[in-house]
Amino acid sequence: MTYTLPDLGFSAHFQSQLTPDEFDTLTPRRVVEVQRTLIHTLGEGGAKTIPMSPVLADARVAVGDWVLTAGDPPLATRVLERRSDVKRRAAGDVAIAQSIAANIDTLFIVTSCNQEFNIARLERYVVVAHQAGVEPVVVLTKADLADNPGDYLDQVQRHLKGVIVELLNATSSEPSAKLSPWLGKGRTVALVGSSGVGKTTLTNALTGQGLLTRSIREDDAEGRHTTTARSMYPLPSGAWLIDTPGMRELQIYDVAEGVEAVFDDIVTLAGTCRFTDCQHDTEPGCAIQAAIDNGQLDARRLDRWRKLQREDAFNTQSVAERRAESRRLNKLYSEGKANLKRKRGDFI
Ligand SMILES: Nc1nc2c(ncn2[C@@H]2O[C@H](COP(=O)(O)OP(=O)(O)O)[C@@H](O)[C@H]2O)c(=O)[nH]1
Ligand SMILES: [Mg+2]
Repeated sequence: MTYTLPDLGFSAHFQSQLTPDEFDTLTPRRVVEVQRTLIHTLGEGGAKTIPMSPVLADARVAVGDWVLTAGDPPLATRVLERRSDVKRRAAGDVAIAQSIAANIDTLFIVTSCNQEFNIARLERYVVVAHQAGVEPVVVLTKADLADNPGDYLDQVQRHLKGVIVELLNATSSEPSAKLSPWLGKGRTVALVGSSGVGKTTLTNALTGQGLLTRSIREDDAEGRHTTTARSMYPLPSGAWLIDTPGMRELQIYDVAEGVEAVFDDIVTLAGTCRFTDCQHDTEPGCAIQAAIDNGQLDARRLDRWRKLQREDAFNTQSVAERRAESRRLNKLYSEGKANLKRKRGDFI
Protein backbone atom coordinates (compact mmCIF):
# COMPACT_ATOMS: atom_id res chain seq x y z
CA MET A 1 0.00 0.00 0.00
CA THR A 2 1.37 3.39 -0.93
CA TYR A 3 0.15 6.58 0.64
CA THR A 4 0.35 10.23 -0.30
CA LEU A 5 1.22 12.74 2.40
CA PRO A 6 -2.41 14.00 2.65
CA ASP A 7 -3.57 10.35 2.96
CA LEU A 8 -1.36 10.18 6.05
CA GLY A 9 -2.79 13.40 7.51
CA PHE A 10 -0.07 15.82 6.38
CA SER A 11 -1.52 19.33 6.25
CA ALA A 12 -0.55 23.00 5.94
CA HIS A 13 0.22 23.04 9.68
CA PHE A 14 3.15 20.69 9.06
CA GLN A 15 4.16 21.96 5.65
CA SER A 16 4.55 25.50 7.04
CA GLN A 17 7.26 24.22 9.37
CA LEU A 18 9.56 23.33 6.46
CA THR A 19 11.68 25.74 4.45
CA PRO A 20 11.35 25.22 0.67
CA ASP A 21 14.87 23.84 0.75
CA GLU A 22 13.99 21.32 3.44
CA PHE A 23 10.89 20.36 1.50
CA ASP A 24 13.13 19.41 -1.44
CA THR A 25 15.73 17.52 0.53
CA LEU A 26 13.93 15.97 3.52
CA THR A 27 11.13 13.42 3.63
CA PRO A 28 8.25 13.75 6.11
CA ARG A 29 7.15 10.44 7.61
CA ARG A 30 4.38 9.62 10.10
CA VAL A 31 5.19 7.57 13.19
CA VAL A 32 2.92 4.51 13.47
CA GLU A 33 4.64 2.76 16.36
CA VAL A 34 7.30 3.67 18.93
CA GLN A 35 9.52 1.01 20.44
CA ARG A 36 12.45 1.40 22.79
CA THR A 37 15.17 1.28 20.13
CA LEU A 38 13.31 2.08 16.93
CA ILE A 39 10.24 3.71 15.42
CA HIS A 40 8.04 2.42 12.61
CA THR A 41 6.98 5.05 10.10
CA LEU A 42 4.91 5.43 6.93
CA GLY A 43 5.67 7.88 4.18
CA GLU A 44 5.46 8.34 0.44
CA GLY A 45 8.15 5.70 0.06
CA GLY A 46 6.17 3.13 2.05
CA ALA A 47 6.99 1.70 5.48
CA LYS A 48 10.42 2.37 6.99
CA THR A 49 11.93 1.56 10.36
CA ILE A 50 14.12 4.27 11.85
CA PRO A 51 16.54 3.87 14.77
CA MET A 52 15.71 5.75 17.96
CA SER A 53 18.10 8.70 18.26
CA PRO A 54 18.71 11.63 20.63
CA VAL A 55 16.66 13.85 18.28
CA LEU A 56 13.66 11.53 18.66
CA ALA A 57 14.17 10.77 22.33
CA ASP A 58 14.57 14.45 23.29
CA ALA A 59 11.34 15.34 21.48
CA ARG A 60 9.66 12.38 23.25
CA VAL A 61 8.44 11.11 19.89
CA ALA A 62 4.96 9.58 20.03
CA VAL A 63 2.61 7.63 17.81
CA GLY A 64 1.05 10.01 15.30
CA ASP A 65 4.05 12.37 15.20
CA TRP A 66 5.52 13.66 11.95
CA VAL A 67 9.28 13.35 11.60
CA LEU A 68 11.58 14.72 8.93
CA THR A 69 14.02 12.15 7.64
CA ALA A 70 17.08 12.11 5.40
CA GLY A 71 19.05 9.37 3.66
CA ASP A 72 18.43 5.73 2.97
CA PRO A 73 18.14 3.95 5.32
CA PRO A 74 16.46 7.06 6.74
CA LEU A 75 17.49 8.90 9.90
CA ALA A 76 15.24 11.39 11.67
CA THR A 77 16.45 14.98 11.68
CA ARG A 78 13.51 16.67 13.42
CA VAL A 79 10.09 16.04 14.96
CA LEU A 80 7.52 18.52 13.68
CA GLU A 81 5.49 20.62 16.09
CA ARG A 82 2.25 18.82 16.93
CA ARG A 83 -1.15 19.99 15.75
CA SER A 84 -2.75 18.39 18.80
CA ASP A 85 -1.30 16.44 21.69
CA VAL A 86 -3.11 14.09 24.06
CA LYS A 87 -0.91 13.97 27.14
CA ARG A 88 -0.83 12.40 30.54
CA ARG A 89 1.59 12.54 33.42
CA ALA A 90 4.14 9.77 32.92
CA ALA A 91 4.49 7.17 35.66
CA GLY A 92 7.31 7.88 38.13
CA ASP A 93 8.34 10.51 40.66
CA VAL A 94 9.32 13.22 38.22
CA ALA A 95 6.42 15.23 36.83
CA ILE A 96 6.82 14.95 33.07
CA ALA A 97 4.29 14.80 30.29
CA GLN A 98 3.94 11.73 28.14
CA SER A 99 2.18 11.96 24.83
CA ILE A 100 -0.46 9.26 24.33
CA ALA A 101 -1.31 10.23 20.77
CA ALA A 102 0.00 13.09 18.65
CA ASN A 103 -1.79 14.95 15.86
CA ILE A 104 -5.20 13.33 16.26
CA ASP A 105 -8.57 14.89 15.37
CA THR A 106 -10.91 12.97 17.67
CA LEU A 107 -10.54 11.20 20.99
CA PHE A 108 -12.91 8.25 21.37
CA ILE A 109 -13.42 7.90 25.11
CA VAL A 110 -14.53 4.31 25.55
CA THR A 111 -16.57 3.12 28.51
CA SER A 112 -19.14 0.36 28.90
CA CYS A 113 -22.74 0.14 30.09
CA ASN A 114 -21.88 -1.57 33.36
CA GLN A 115 -20.15 -0.93 36.70
CA GLU A 116 -17.09 0.47 34.88
CA PHE A 117 -19.15 3.54 33.94
CA ASN A 118 -18.06 6.52 36.02
CA ILE A 119 -18.77 10.20 35.41
CA ALA A 120 -15.62 11.44 37.18
CA ARG A 121 -13.47 9.25 34.94
CA LEU A 122 -15.26 10.46 31.80
CA GLU A 123 -14.86 14.09 32.89
CA ARG A 124 -11.15 13.50 33.32
CA TYR A 125 -10.82 12.23 29.75
CA VAL A 126 -12.94 15.08 28.37
CA VAL A 127 -10.70 17.57 30.21
CA VAL A 128 -7.65 16.00 28.56
CA ALA A 129 -9.32 16.11 25.12
CA HIS A 130 -10.18 19.81 25.54
CA GLN A 131 -6.65 20.58 26.66
CA ALA A 132 -5.26 18.64 23.69
CA GLY A 133 -7.43 20.59 21.25
CA VAL A 134 -9.28 17.52 19.98
CA GLU A 135 -12.96 16.64 19.86
CA PRO A 136 -14.09 14.20 22.56
CA VAL A 137 -16.64 11.52 21.62
CA VAL A 138 -17.88 9.14 24.32
CA VAL A 139 -18.32 5.60 23.00
CA LEU A 140 -20.56 3.52 25.24
CA THR A 141 -19.98 -0.17 24.53
CA LYS A 142 -21.82 -3.31 25.70
CA ALA A 143 -25.22 -1.75 24.98
CA ASP A 144 -26.36 -5.30 24.16
CA LEU A 145 -25.54 -6.52 27.68
CA ALA A 146 -27.29 -3.75 29.68
CA ASP A 147 -30.92 -3.77 30.80
CA ASN A 148 -31.34 -0.05 30.31
CA PRO A 149 -28.50 1.21 28.09
CA GLY A 150 -30.37 4.49 27.57
CA ASP A 151 -29.77 5.38 31.24
CA TYR A 152 -26.02 5.53 30.61
CA LEU A 153 -26.55 7.70 27.55
CA ASP A 154 -28.75 10.06 29.60
CA GLN A 155 -26.11 10.37 32.29
CA VAL A 156 -23.39 11.32 29.80
CA GLN A 157 -25.66 13.92 28.21
CA ARG A 158 -26.65 15.34 31.58
CA HIS A 159 -23.13 15.61 33.02
CA LEU A 160 -21.03 16.26 29.93
CA LYS A 161 -22.85 19.04 28.18
CA GLY A 162 -22.15 19.29 24.47
CA VAL A 163 -20.14 16.06 24.27
CA ILE A 164 -21.36 13.66 21.61
CA VAL A 165 -22.05 10.13 22.80
CA GLU A 166 -22.55 6.95 20.73
CA LEU A 167 -24.13 3.84 22.21
CA LEU A 168 -23.20 0.54 20.53
CA ASN A 169 -22.34 -3.12 20.61
CA ALA A 170 -18.63 -3.28 19.76
CA THR A 171 -18.87 -6.94 18.75
CA SER A 172 -21.39 -6.14 16.00
CA SER A 173 -21.16 -4.22 12.74
CA GLU A 174 -22.35 -1.02 14.48
CA PRO A 175 -18.97 0.64 15.18
CA SER A 176 -18.09 1.49 11.55
CA ALA A 177 -21.55 2.87 10.83
CA LYS A 178 -21.98 4.84 14.07
CA LEU A 179 -18.45 6.25 14.18
CA SER A 180 -18.15 7.03 10.46
CA PRO A 181 -18.61 10.83 10.92
CA TRP A 182 -15.14 10.92 12.52
CA LEU A 183 -13.47 8.44 10.20
CA GLY A 184 -13.00 10.44 7.01
CA LYS A 185 -9.93 10.08 4.78
CA GLY A 186 -6.74 11.38 6.37
CA ARG A 187 -8.37 11.89 9.80
CA THR A 188 -6.76 10.40 12.90
CA VAL A 189 -8.64 9.11 15.93
CA ALA A 190 -7.46 7.50 19.17
CA LEU A 191 -9.18 5.16 21.59
CA VAL A 192 -8.73 5.62 25.34
CA GLY A 193 -10.39 3.98 28.29
CA SER A 194 -9.96 1.41 31.02
CA SER A 195 -8.98 -2.16 30.36
CA GLY A 196 -11.85 -4.39 29.31
CA VAL A 197 -14.19 -1.72 27.96
CA GLY A 198 -13.81 -2.92 24.37
CA LYS A 199 -11.02 -0.88 22.77
CA THR A 200 -9.42 -3.84 21.01
CA THR A 201 -12.85 -5.14 20.00
CA LEU A 202 -13.59 -1.72 18.47
CA THR A 203 -10.21 -1.66 16.76
CA ASN A 204 -10.93 -5.07 15.23
CA ALA A 205 -14.39 -3.96 14.14
CA LEU A 206 -13.09 -0.75 12.56
CA THR A 207 -9.99 -2.16 10.86
CA GLY A 208 -11.65 -5.37 9.65
CA GLN A 209 -10.91 -8.64 11.42
CA GLY A 210 -7.47 -10.15 11.28
CA LEU A 211 -5.54 -7.00 10.41
CA LEU A 212 -4.08 -6.71 13.89
CA THR A 213 -0.76 -8.40 14.22
CA ARG A 214 2.59 -7.73 15.84
CA SER A 215 2.97 -6.09 19.21
CA ILE A 216 -0.62 -5.03 19.74
CA ARG A 217 -1.57 -8.53 20.78
CA GLU A 218 0.77 -10.36 23.05
CA ASP A 219 -0.07 -12.95 25.64
CA ASP A 220 0.22 -11.83 29.23
CA ALA A 221 1.19 -14.19 32.07
CA GLU A 222 -2.26 -15.77 32.16
CA GLY A 223 -2.28 -16.37 28.43
CA ARG A 224 -4.76 -13.60 27.72
CA HIS A 225 -4.32 -11.24 24.85
CA THR A 226 -3.51 -7.75 26.05
CA THR A 227 -2.64 -4.56 24.30
CA THR A 228 0.99 -3.74 24.98
CA ALA A 229 2.01 -0.99 22.60
CA ARG A 230 0.39 1.98 20.99
CA SER A 231 0.07 1.59 17.25
CA MET A 232 -1.61 3.45 14.43
CA TYR A 233 -3.71 1.43 11.97
CA PRO A 234 -5.23 2.31 8.60
CA LEU A 235 -9.01 1.98 8.38
CA PRO A 236 -10.89 1.07 5.18
CA SER A 237 -12.40 4.58 5.17
CA GLY A 238 -8.93 6.15 4.83
CA ALA A 239 -8.78 7.26 8.48
CA TRP A 240 -6.11 6.29 11.03
CA LEU A 241 -6.78 4.68 14.38
CA ILE A 242 -4.53 4.69 17.44
CA ASP A 243 -5.26 2.03 20.07
CA THR A 244 -3.76 2.54 23.52
CA PRO A 245 -3.01 0.11 26.32
CA GLY A 246 -5.69 0.19 29.01
CA MET A 247 -5.03 2.67 31.79
CA ARG A 248 -6.20 2.18 35.32
CA GLU A 249 -6.43 5.91 35.72
CA LEU A 250 -5.41 8.71 33.45
CA GLN A 251 -2.95 10.95 35.31
CA ILE A 252 -3.64 14.49 34.19
CA TYR A 253 -0.82 16.91 33.40
CA ASP A 254 -1.05 20.63 32.68
CA VAL A 255 -4.81 20.71 32.01
CA ALA A 256 -5.92 23.98 33.66
CA GLU A 257 -7.71 25.24 30.52
CA GLY A 258 -9.30 21.84 29.95
CA VAL A 259 -10.71 21.86 33.50
CA GLU A 260 -12.06 25.38 32.96
CA ALA A 261 -13.75 24.31 29.74
CA VAL A 262 -15.45 21.26 31.25
CA PHE A 263 -16.48 23.08 34.44
CA ASP A 264 -17.33 26.42 32.85
CA ASP A 265 -20.58 26.61 34.89
CA ILE A 266 -18.57 26.61 38.13
CA VAL A 267 -15.99 29.04 36.74
CA THR A 268 -18.80 31.45 35.76
CA LEU A 269 -20.41 31.18 39.20
CA ALA A 270 -17.03 31.72 40.91
CA GLY A 271 -16.70 34.98 39.00
CA THR A 272 -19.77 36.34 40.78
CA CYS A 273 -18.72 35.49 44.37
CA ARG A 274 -18.45 38.52 46.64
CA PHE A 275 -14.75 37.92 47.32
CA THR A 276 -12.35 37.40 44.45
CA ASP A 277 -10.36 34.94 46.55
CA CYS A 278 -13.48 33.06 47.68
CA GLN A 279 -12.70 29.43 48.56
CA HIS A 280 -16.39 28.47 48.12
CA ASP A 281 -16.62 27.07 51.63
CA THR A 282 -18.30 29.29 54.22
CA GLU A 283 -17.57 32.78 52.87
CA PRO A 284 -20.56 35.13 52.75
CA GLY A 285 -21.77 35.95 49.25
CA CYS A 286 -20.42 32.72 47.73
CA ALA A 287 -22.30 32.16 44.46
CA ILE A 288 -21.27 28.51 44.30
CA GLN A 289 -22.63 27.61 47.73
CA ALA A 290 -25.79 29.55 46.85
CA ALA A 291 -26.16 27.51 43.66
CA ILE A 292 -25.75 24.29 45.65
CA ASP A 293 -28.37 25.49 48.19
CA ASN A 294 -30.94 26.27 45.51
CA GLY A 295 -30.32 22.99 43.66
CA GLN A 296 -28.75 24.57 40.59
CA LEU A 297 -25.37 22.90 41.20
CA ASP A 298 -24.66 19.39 42.46
CA ALA A 299 -22.20 19.46 45.40
CA ARG A 300 -20.53 16.35 43.96
CA ARG A 301 -19.72 18.26 40.79
CA LEU A 302 -17.97 20.92 42.90
CA ASP A 303 -15.99 18.14 44.62
CA ARG A 304 -14.94 16.66 41.27
CA TRP A 305 -13.84 20.10 40.04
CA ARG A 306 -11.77 20.66 43.20
CA LYS A 307 -10.18 17.23 42.95
CA LEU A 308 -9.10 17.75 39.33
CA GLN A 309 -7.76 21.22 40.09
CA ARG A 310 -5.73 19.97 43.05
CA GLU A 311 -4.42 17.02 41.11
CA ASP A 312 -3.47 19.17 38.13
CA ALA A 313 -1.63 21.65 40.33
CA PHE A 314 0.24 18.84 42.06
CA ASN A 315 1.10 16.84 38.94
CA THR A 316 2.15 19.84 36.92
CA GLN A 317 4.44 21.28 39.55
CA SER A 318 7.93 20.16 38.66
CA VAL A 319 10.22 18.59 41.20
CA ALA A 320 12.37 21.73 41.11
CA GLU A 321 9.32 23.86 41.84
CA ARG A 322 8.34 21.59 44.70
CA ARG A 323 11.81 21.90 46.21
CA ALA A 324 11.74 25.69 45.79
CA GLU A 325 8.29 25.79 47.39
CA SER A 326 9.41 23.73 50.34
CA ARG A 327 12.54 25.92 50.75
CA ARG A 328 10.32 29.01 50.64
CA LEU A 329 8.01 27.59 53.31
CA ASN A 330 10.96 26.59 55.50
CA LYS A 331 12.37 30.11 55.18
CA LEU A 332 9.02 31.68 56.07
CA TYR A 333 8.78 29.36 59.02
CA SER A 334 12.27 30.23 60.35
CA GLU A 335 11.66 33.96 59.75
CA GLY A 336 8.36 33.65 61.58
CA LYS A 337 10.08 32.00 64.50
CA ALA A 338 12.78 34.68 64.55
CA ASN A 339 10.15 37.45 64.43
CA LEU A 340 8.25 35.83 67.23
CA LYS A 341 11.41 35.66 69.35
CA ARG A 342 12.17 39.31 68.63
CA LYS A 343 8.61 40.33 69.54
CA ARG A 344 8.72 38.33 72.73
CA GLY A 345 12.07 40.03 73.48
CA ASP A 346 10.30 43.42 73.21
CA PHE A 347 7.92 42.49 75.93
CA ILE A 348 10.36 40.89 78.32
N1 LIG B 1 -21.32 -8.29 24.28
C1 LIG B 1 -20.35 -7.38 24.13
N2 LIG B 1 -19.09 -7.68 24.49
C2 LIG B 1 -18.12 -6.75 24.33
C3 LIG B 1 -18.42 -5.47 23.81
N3 LIG B 1 -17.25 -4.75 23.79
C4 LIG B 1 -16.29 -5.57 24.27
N4 LIG B 1 -16.80 -6.77 24.61
C5 LIG B 1 -16.07 -7.89 25.22
O1 LIG B 1 -15.39 -7.42 26.38
C6 LIG B 1 -14.12 -8.04 26.54
C7 LIG B 1 -13.00 -7.00 26.63
O2 LIG B 1 -12.89 -6.33 25.39
P1 LIG B 1 -11.50 -5.75 24.83
O3 LIG B 1 -11.77 -5.25 23.45
O4 LIG B 1 -10.38 -6.75 24.97
O5 LIG B 1 -11.24 -4.55 25.83
P2 LIG B 1 -9.98 -3.58 25.93
O6 LIG B 1 -9.21 -4.02 27.14
O7 LIG B 1 -10.55 -2.20 26.14
O8 LIG B 1 -9.17 -3.68 24.69
C8 LIG B 1 -13.98 -8.98 25.36
O9 LIG B 1 -14.36 -10.27 25.77
C9 LIG B 1 -14.97 -8.44 24.33
O10 LIG B 1 -15.47 -9.43 23.47
C10 LIG B 1 -19.78 -5.17 23.44
O11 LIG B 1 -20.12 -4.07 23.00
N5 LIG B 1 -20.69 -6.16 23.63
MG1 LIG C 1 -7.09 -3.94 24.43
